[in-house]
Amino acid sequence: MLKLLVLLRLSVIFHAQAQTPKQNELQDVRTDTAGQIETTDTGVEDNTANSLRAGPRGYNLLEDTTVRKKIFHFDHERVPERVVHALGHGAYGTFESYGDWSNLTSACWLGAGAESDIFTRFSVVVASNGGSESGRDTHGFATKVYSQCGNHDLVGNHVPSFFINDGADFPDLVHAVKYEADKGFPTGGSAHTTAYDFFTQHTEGTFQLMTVLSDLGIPRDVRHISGNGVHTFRFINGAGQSKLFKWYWKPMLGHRALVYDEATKIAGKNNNFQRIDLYNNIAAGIYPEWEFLVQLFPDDGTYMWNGIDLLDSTIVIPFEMNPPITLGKMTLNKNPTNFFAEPESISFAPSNVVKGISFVPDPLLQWRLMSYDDTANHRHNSPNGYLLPVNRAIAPINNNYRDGYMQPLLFQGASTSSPNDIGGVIGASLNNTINGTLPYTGTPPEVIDGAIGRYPNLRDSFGQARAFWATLDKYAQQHTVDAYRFELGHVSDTDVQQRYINNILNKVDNCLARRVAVGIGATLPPIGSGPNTESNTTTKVPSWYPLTSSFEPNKSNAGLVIGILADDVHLSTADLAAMQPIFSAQKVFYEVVSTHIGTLKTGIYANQSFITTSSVFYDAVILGGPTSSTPATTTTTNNSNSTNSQNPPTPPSDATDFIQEAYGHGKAIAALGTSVDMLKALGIDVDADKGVFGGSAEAAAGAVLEALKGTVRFPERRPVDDGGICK
Ligand code: HDD
Repeated sequence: MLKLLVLLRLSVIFHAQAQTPKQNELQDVRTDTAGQIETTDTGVEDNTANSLRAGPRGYNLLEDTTVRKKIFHFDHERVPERVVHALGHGAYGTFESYGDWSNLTSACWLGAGAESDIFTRFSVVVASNGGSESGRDTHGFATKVYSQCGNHDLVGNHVPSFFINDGADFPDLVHAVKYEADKGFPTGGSAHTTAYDFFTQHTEGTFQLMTVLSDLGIPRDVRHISGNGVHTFRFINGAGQSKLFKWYWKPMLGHRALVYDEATKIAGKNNNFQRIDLYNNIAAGIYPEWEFLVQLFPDDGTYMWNGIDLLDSTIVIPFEMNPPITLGKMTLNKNPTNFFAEPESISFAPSNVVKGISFVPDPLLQWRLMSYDDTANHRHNSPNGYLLPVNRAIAPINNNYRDGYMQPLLFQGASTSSPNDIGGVIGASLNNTINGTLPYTGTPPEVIDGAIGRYPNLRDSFGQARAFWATLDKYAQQHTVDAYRFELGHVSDTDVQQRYINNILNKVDNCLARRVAVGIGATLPPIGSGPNTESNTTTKVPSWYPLTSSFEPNKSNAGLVIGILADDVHLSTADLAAMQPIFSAQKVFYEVVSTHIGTLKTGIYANQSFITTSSVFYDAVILGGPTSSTPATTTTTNNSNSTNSQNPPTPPSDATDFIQEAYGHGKAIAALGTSVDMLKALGIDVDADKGVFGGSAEAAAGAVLEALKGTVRFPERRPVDDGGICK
């Protein structure tokens, strides 16, 4: 798929990159060895490709330090992968503050006219490096803001809640969802016994698990996901006033989900689909953007809002109850130079905050404040990882952190302590307060008088899961039922299966529990033994959340990819030329797919074949219409047994599979001219309401793009349960 870039017919304007403070700094360490003569690590010119030997067929010599060092270096190339979120990628960009938010916070990156460099890393939680990005999972969304007043890390996920609400449970959660300790499988997914044993014990994660098992758990790519800070944080302004807030990244492109069958096929056929999508879009100058939203709450010492606990990360504050305000916008516009040095080596920590933002006593957050620096020390095998180019703040760093593995700086002077009177770093003033309170620790100063103890976790286990379930329409509910069936169907311990159905799902919704149970051969909880929730929405895809039923249509098709099926006598150059400007206007890519790669008899170049690609890589499919050289009764070319016979004609088998798969995945499909007959032969009738279009090239391309912007999928093509099992 990497050749996508080269082969795309979209005319792209490559934007000149503005040089920003962080990019200027990075420029100093970027190293270009192109065209340079090879040397050893000590700068001595030498050939490292041919080892030193005693004769052309003799033993290698110990004194070949050149090759020895090359191999020794290679032996040490791998660093430990992240214990979670190992599989990830990212890009640089900018954050622009929409206004002067000094009424809320003294954080400089939210000041009037502030623009900051950022790096965002996207990840999946469970899969190890080398796994698939498209499998069902929570996606990480971590942003480092290199602001003038220091680094601020926003370390969130793509769904708004979390599985647990006490950091003490985090190692157990991760052990449970990773592979089973005795077996070493499965890797990269939670569909197994230890995970569901954990989920039955920790009922507080029911809502979070349901969001991941809904279509939200299988986003098309990272450009169409949101970011969620999950916890409550504290804003403090220059006058020492404070407010609590929760933060969100809202994708300007809207949300787009895969369907599960598609997600699993993408995972198998191209496990890097998501990073390639981001890379290609940025390289083509199609920069994804997210707005930065916050919900605000009074800082009145209760950490409650309208009866909802602001310290419990397993629940959310619905946007309908507390509409967020928009503070700024992030744009990703620069791919990394080196994968290891940038997305792999970056380390985030929720504890990295600037003055004007601080923490609350959420027991999940509190442990996160410890854990990330610790794991960074482990991963970099040194406490000096903060000096790596991708991690280093652009704000001045002056302190007495000294020595340690790989400390690269030459500190001058004798002093290494603070305070000192011998010319070392000047201790920052303790009186650096606003209205008598320290901006960092928050205001009003908290008086903590709780009794020391190990307290049970706060729990509201089922209410928000039930409310979320009700926001899903019948198709989204069916997908979620199927996801529970898939997950629980892979749980080998039937007692665990039954416990999850009885003790969790049946407390969310009786019908949900029964539908899942019947699919996996478990005992159905009796009718009426749990609550019954009606779907309260007609949305066709998961709505913008948390928990709002107002469907936010996708605003843009930028970066989506259309597959155009063609052969020697289907798809004329005129039709292709008519569609190109329509695609370009919406920054949509397309690829021409045929039985083989190469120039077709029409002169059109097919850049993909049915072997090199698959329908799952396209957001919509267009079937080329007959050209003037198409024989009247010919079905299509390159398939000798499909000519001169049928009426209506059928496409060759590869194309048939391609179209039927796309149809089954609910994608918009169009056929040009009389190629609609080929669709008909497959039992697919033109029906705009069901996303099947015919007509001229212009009309078909326009209709497909319109469909992609609106409903995105046409799920009604597949039957859903009628809920008969619940009556
Ligand atoms: Fe975490 C990585 C997000 C709870 C401990 N976490 C990590 C990353 C993201 C999150 C996005 C990847 C950062 C990157 O790209 O390098 N984690 C979350 C969110 C949580 C959460 C949104 C709950 C609201 N995490 C959480 C807890 C703990 C950790 C409760 C431990 C007590 N997380 C880690 C970690 C990781 C990590 C072990 C692994 C690699 C790293 O930190 O740098 O420290």
